[in-house]
Amino acid sequence: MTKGEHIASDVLSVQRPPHGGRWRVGDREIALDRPLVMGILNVTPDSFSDGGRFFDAGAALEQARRMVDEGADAIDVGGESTRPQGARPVDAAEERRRVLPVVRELRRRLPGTLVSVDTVKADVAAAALDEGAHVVNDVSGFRLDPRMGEICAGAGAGVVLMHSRGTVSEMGTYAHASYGDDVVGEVVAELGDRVDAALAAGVAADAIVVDPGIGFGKRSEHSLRVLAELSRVAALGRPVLVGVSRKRFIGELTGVSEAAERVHGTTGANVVALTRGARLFRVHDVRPAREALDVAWAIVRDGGAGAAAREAEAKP
Ligand code: HH2
Repeated sequence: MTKGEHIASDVLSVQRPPHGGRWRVGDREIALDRPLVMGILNVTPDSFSDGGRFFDAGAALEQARRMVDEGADAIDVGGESTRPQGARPVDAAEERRRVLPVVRELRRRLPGTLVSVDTVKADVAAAALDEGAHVVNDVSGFRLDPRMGEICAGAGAGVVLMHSRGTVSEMGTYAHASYGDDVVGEVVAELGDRVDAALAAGVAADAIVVDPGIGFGKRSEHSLRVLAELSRVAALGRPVLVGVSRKRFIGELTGVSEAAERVHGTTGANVVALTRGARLFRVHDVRPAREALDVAWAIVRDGGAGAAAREAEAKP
């Protein structure tokens, strides 16, 4: 395969994904015919880049509205940090107390917005789904709470299964960041197991989105390999979400130590991920992500149309 053909086939796989460009969330079908931007809302005192800023429910709702105005399709509400330095696990009661009022108010005030809850606990997921959340984003991919699958299946929730290793306190560290020659192969195999576990619990295949877990149990070199070969994650046949926003590998590459200042590096990583098949993007800074991904998508889409036309012409 020549370099030109390789690029064309990458573009074509972006154009014609095996999941048909749709994500089932309850009784809705979310069209992934353009990049979906998920704004991060950390209702925590200790998240790595915005801890404490939106701990108060009023400030959280204001931030959510700002992100929707800037083009967010979904808001991901989290009440427990996985930060690399000293994530403090919280119990389910405290996490519910942080997250539920925000989910409730988001559903009331922003009825057109998809609401996701970022939790590894089935109790918290169940309560958030009762309040009207549409999606459960589990950074353990249903590893840490065996009841997660049945709760999500029962509610017909959309599900994000992220790759990670170890406990909540360990997963943001390098405690389990040891891989053989093929880090991407290991991540894909472990993520595939999580998809199988969700299916076995009764979650519908078309409700599942997969996420390779950038920076989770991965040193910078591992995250870069995973992003470079993201099409192998997409080959699992489910839409791919990436969460690169402000992460440590961007700080290491750019020398920008302040996490909130890593927006340009984040944009670079998101755009490359789009060309490798990612369709959903979890970000702190919505406006730059929305604009960059929309422009990049227009180029990829038109490039894909050209490549498809050439392919059709080349066939006898
Ligand atoms: N990253 C974080 C948290 N949740 N969920 C998914 N699906 N993918 C991710 O990459 C991901 C995630 C960590 O980022 P953040 O929420 O900003 O920090 P903290 O865990 O400190 O709250």
